[in-house]
Amino acid sequence: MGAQLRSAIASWAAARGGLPPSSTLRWSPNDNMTNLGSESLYYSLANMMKRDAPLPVPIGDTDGDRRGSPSGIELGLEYVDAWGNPFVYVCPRGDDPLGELRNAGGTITPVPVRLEPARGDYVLRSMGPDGKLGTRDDLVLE
Ligand SMILES: [Ca+2]
Ligand SMILES: [Ca+2]
Repeated sequence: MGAQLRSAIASWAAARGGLPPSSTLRWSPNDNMTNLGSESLYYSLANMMKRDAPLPVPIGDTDGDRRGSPSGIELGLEYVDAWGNPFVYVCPRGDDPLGELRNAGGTITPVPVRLEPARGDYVLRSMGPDGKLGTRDDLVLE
């Protein structure tokens, strides 16, 4: 899953001259601030490929905010890992907030500022089997 996401992010970067954004707030300013990175990754790649479910990576909606958009691609869907938890995706975000993550069990964790990468780089990780961010079983995918 990580390799497919990395490859799609590279395609986006080559086509658009920058990384997919860390949040969908530019398209949906009233978002609930939860799962922003993974939702933006899904929405960005789906729009680039002009279809729903653009990659063979599981999709979820742990914060229950999937909704339609003018582009025809749903907002609020997330790429999820093997345990059903949203991936953590962060790129240098300008004024965008980092927000928080809601795992499949309903636990909410703020995305820590220390995860924000240097300009031109991004962070992609799975919270691992325990569904918690920042523990030893996290899988770093970037
Ligand atoms: Ca959300
Ligand atoms: Ca969602």
